[in-house]
Amino acid sequence: MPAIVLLGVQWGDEGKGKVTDLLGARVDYVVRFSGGNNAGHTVVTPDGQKYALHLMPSGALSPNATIVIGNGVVIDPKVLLTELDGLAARGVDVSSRLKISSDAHLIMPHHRALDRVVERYLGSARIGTTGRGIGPAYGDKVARMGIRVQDLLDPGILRKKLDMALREKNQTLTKIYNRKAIELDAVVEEYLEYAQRLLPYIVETRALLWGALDRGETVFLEGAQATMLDMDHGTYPFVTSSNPTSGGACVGAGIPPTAITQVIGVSKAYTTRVGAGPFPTELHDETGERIRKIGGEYGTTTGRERRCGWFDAVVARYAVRVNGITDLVITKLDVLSGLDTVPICVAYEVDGKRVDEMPTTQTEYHHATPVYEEMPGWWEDISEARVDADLPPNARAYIERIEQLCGARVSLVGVGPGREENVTRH
Ligand code: 2SA
Ligand code: GDP
Ligand code: MG
Repeated sequence: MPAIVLLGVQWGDEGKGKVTDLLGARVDYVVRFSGGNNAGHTVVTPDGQKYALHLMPSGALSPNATIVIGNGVVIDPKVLLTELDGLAARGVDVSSRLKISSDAHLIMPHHRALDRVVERYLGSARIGTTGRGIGPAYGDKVARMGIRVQDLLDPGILRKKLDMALREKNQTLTKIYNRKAIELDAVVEEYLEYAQRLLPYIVETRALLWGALDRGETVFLEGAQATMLDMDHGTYPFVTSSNPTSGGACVGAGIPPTAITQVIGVSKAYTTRVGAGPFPTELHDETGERIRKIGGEYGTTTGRERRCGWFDAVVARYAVRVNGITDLVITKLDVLSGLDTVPICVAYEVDGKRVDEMPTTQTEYHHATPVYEEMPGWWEDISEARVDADLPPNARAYIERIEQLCGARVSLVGVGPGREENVTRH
């Protein structure tokens, strides 16, 4: 009964959508287990069509995969329905394949409003969120004040829970942040309309997935965001408000750890980060600019410029340990062609001392500077490479060094955005 987890190694946007789409053809279920429409997963199909998915699992483009939005996800119903309609308009009908957990929490208008005003309030200490209401929705979940998908099924309960929530949130919005109050009636009406359309998709997703595992079918758990954005294991407070790591996959889908047979970690051949927070290998020069341009490093959801830097093996090794990664996928190696040397960060220097693991405190991490090993570069266009032998020796050596430093095998190397643009290894 194989359950496979796929997750981000770094600070997100490693190409998880592409890899999920690639493997989606071979699996029976593709499940989102954390995050919400802060995610932006890009899929480029063989006919050159580009899709940016936010809430919809990337298995949407594999016609035989059942796609599941698990209990650990926070759902903005308007966004989900827009995505559903957008896919249908492009000939991708997921209506018979989509299942939504009745226990998933809803993003409400007050969550979106609070996300934005709190960011403004934080000023230079802001997180750089996507402004989609993710943090406030998870905050209410943890505070046991959340509104769930199943509440859409009972107008009385929906109204009662929202009334309770708005009494408190409207105080905060009007008194502290000087914003307009949110009207109960209007929101109830709006969400009951969404309920009409979402009704056919709402199920107990755990039982669905257990049944699949019992029948020996393959369940693929698609991570959003990444290890260093994990609320517990990432660069807190510059993180997202969920657990995008492999432990979070079990919680957010209701699947036991013993069902998981493979954990695939996706990493770029360099590093990007969008939003605020420490990033030791960040480049503030024209090389960073060049990577952003060639790699197209702009947010899939917000369009924000992504910060770019070198590959950080301390981060990758940490992610291998935290998640139990069995296979690494290194994407975007093609973007690094044309450089004389390609540095890899193998350790940090913190206050004059070398450290080989993530430092103990946030302050230390803010002070960490990279210790680099210089790898010789390559100039060839590698986008046509499909097996290891097609890669220039220096590109191969770069991947092999990453493998050694991280302690996990690299099974696949991305050499372009298309589904087939990969080097298969091992
Ligand atoms: P939030 O909105 O509360 O989850 O923001 C908290 C931090 O998490 C980061 N975050 C992301 N980082 C990379 N990619 C994400 N998805 C989009 C993409 C981002 C975009 O695919 O490009 O379009 O801007 C994502 N979602 C959340 C966020 O930047 C904050 O640092
Ligand atoms: P995700 O959030 O991890 O799914 O990643 P995003 O979709 O936000 O960002 C990854 C970007 O890189 C997308 O534009 C992909 O089409 C693109 N991409 C993925 N793999 C490769 C690759 O191997 N080479 C190149 N050049 N682009 C890639
Ligand atoms: Mg993304």
